[in-house]
Amino acid sequence: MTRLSEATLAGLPGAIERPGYDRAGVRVGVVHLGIGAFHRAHQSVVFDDALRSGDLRWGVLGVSLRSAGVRDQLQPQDGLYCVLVHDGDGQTARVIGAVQGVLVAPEDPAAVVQAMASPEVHIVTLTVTEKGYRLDPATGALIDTDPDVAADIADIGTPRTAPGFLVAALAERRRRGIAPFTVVSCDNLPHNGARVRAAVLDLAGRIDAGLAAWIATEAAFPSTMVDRIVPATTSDDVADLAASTGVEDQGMVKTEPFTQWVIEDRFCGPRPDFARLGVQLTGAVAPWEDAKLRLLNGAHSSIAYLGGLAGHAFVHQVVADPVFAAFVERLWDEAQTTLNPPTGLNIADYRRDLMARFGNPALQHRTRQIAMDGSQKLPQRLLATIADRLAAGLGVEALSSGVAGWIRWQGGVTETGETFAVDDPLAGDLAVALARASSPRGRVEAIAALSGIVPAALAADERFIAGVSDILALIESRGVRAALG
Ligand code: NAI
Ligand code: CS2
Repeated sequence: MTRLSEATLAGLPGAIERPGYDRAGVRVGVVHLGIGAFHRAHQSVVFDDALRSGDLRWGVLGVSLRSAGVRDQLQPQDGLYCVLVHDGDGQTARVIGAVQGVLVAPEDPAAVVQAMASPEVHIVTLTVTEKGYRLDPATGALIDTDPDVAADIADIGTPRTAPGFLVAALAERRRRGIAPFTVVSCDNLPHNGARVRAAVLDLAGRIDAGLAAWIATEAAFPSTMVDRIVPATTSDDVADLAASTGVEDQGMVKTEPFTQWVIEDRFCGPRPDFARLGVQLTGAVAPWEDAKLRLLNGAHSSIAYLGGLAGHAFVHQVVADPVFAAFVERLWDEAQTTLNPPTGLNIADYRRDLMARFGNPALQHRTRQIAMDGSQKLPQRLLATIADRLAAGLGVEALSSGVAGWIRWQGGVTETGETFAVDDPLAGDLAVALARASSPRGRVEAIAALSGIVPAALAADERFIAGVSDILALIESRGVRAALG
């Protein structure tokens, strides 16, 4: 079995698309923090398209802020990897050449800062997960009690966090007299550009007020809406690709045909011809963000908890059950009333397409993967929607079911008896809070009392507490499917 690399690229089966440009001429114009599966299936595909168009400024240097896994997957492959698109019964494969290398920040943080300070780097993109910005999910403030944030404040020369690397690199660019880069967050957070800007300015302000002022004036942090369903790659995926191509690709990613990137048109330096590459530049990202986060992601999280509790391992299995599919439609009926759909987005069509995307069995999207980090996800996916519905005097039964499912999920056991560890940065706090509760309402009140997840106004709203409590009681007594039926 040969390993994918520059040397074996030519021998790939003809059906697999290759980069189609001279990689030796590519320059690194983008540094990406958090080189995970989504970046490789989404942003790097766009930068690869830019390189294919002849604009060789847009090579990507990947950075992992935590572990060496992706570096070890891609380095032997000269940065090459396949994007495998599952479309119904068929699939297409494309080798992406945009990634020029991967650095592992903890091994050499200075090398990352130096790379980000290169005058040829004009854009820094990020997918570090919702928790990677070290922001309080409810207030959006920098969590200065976070040990890594405290360490960055004490010694920004050896950064640890995503905001820390951004501040350190911008400081180095300022010292060298180089214009800042544009910071493009590609995480599922509302106003993600404004959030990462606030984190950077807060951190910089604690270190050097002049630097903070320079960043505030000269740098750009456009918000984005990003969408492509990219399940975590499994060893079976790698084996299946190897069996069908004769080539081993440890860095491959699998995804769906659908992809969308909406970026606020706010850059402080050069950028690819995004419009030509199918990326939407706009003055108003929020309507796109709200629709995506509240319809796709709100349903995704509810499916993950409620479907996962019912024993379904995959998203497509959940929506194949008419009871759950009908529940998702009810959730969308509630959520869509809180939206201000942007021109060009037909909500009825969008909902139909979402249900089809969720139903794609080839993706094998694990409910367990979506269930992770619920404390970081629910504020924008369900809680904000509930708050808006209640403010309008409207019901929130379906939305509350998703919250009730998340609370039940903290028990670490499905209705089929499968036990699991709750994957959430606040799992410990949640478990402690729930251990003291002895009733469904007590459990809801305990979670609502935790700062950083449920906004105070919602936590004080009897309609929210009673609504979630009633559904949680039904789930606990009759099971998820009966409670939703
Ligand atoms: P992944 O697990 O493949 O990669 C996650 C990346 O985030 C890794 O590089 C990891 O080291 C880094 N990371 C995790 N916690 C961190 C922290 N505290 N500080 C710094 N870096 C941290 O996950 P994937 O699929 O790439 O998703 C990453 C993010 O992309 C998601 O959290 C979401 O915000 C966004 N996204 C994902 C989509 C998907 O379908 N996978 C689709 C749309 C957005
Ligand atoms: C998912 C998202 O894991 C999750 O939380 O809901 O990663 C989802 O796949 C993407 O937002 C789709 O664009």
